Amino acid sequence: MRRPFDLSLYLVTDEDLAGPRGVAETVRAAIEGGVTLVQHRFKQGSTRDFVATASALVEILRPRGIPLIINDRVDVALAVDADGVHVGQSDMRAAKVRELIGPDRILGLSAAQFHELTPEELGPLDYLGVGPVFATATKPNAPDPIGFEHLGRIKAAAGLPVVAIGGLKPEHVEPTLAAGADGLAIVSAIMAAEDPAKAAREFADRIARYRAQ
Ligand code: TZP
Ligand code: MG
Repeated sequence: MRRPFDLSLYLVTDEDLAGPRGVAETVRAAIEGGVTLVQHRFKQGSTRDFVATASALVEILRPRGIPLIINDRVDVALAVDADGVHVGQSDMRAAKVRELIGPDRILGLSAAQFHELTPEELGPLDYLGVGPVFATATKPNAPDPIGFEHLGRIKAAAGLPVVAIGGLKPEHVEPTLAAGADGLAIVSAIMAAEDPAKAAREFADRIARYRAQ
């Protein structure tokens, strides 16, 4: 059975933005604020370090029932028994990832355009990461920003849970959810925050308030 997941407040790690506090401690703080899922994204350094941080995150997240998704690396996900894998448009194809990770793990794909939503690509997926909604310094090679309207059109066409990403701040919670997204994926606004718990709580509270309307 597929492991359960909630895209509402999806934290993507960044070792540079976490700074001397480190990724694991930043994540530990952020989940106190209400993060519902964590994607571990590792941009530089050795595979051994990637596995070590991923393993530390499993220990923090699993007892709390918060899934850990590994960016791109199926081998790392399997090595630490992570809950899933997230791939981009130039990574291994979703169908191949699904073969490798089996039916129970969560599989996500980044998409920004309609041509990326073919039945073949969508079939093996559990969710889509859609964006960047806004321009962002966090991913310099990201596609052009798509805005809320296009986000809504992608969500309607995809027929899958969608998490929006790219330049999102707490004041974007309402328009993001109003566009149809199931959650917000955040890097800098939480990873680089002086107080990651407080930053996450601001998003989580706004999401809860929007949904209670
Ligand atoms: N994919 C598309 S935009 C992005 C990724 C990983 C980075 C988003 O970072 P931030 O700091 O939340 O704008
Ligand atoms: Mg990738």
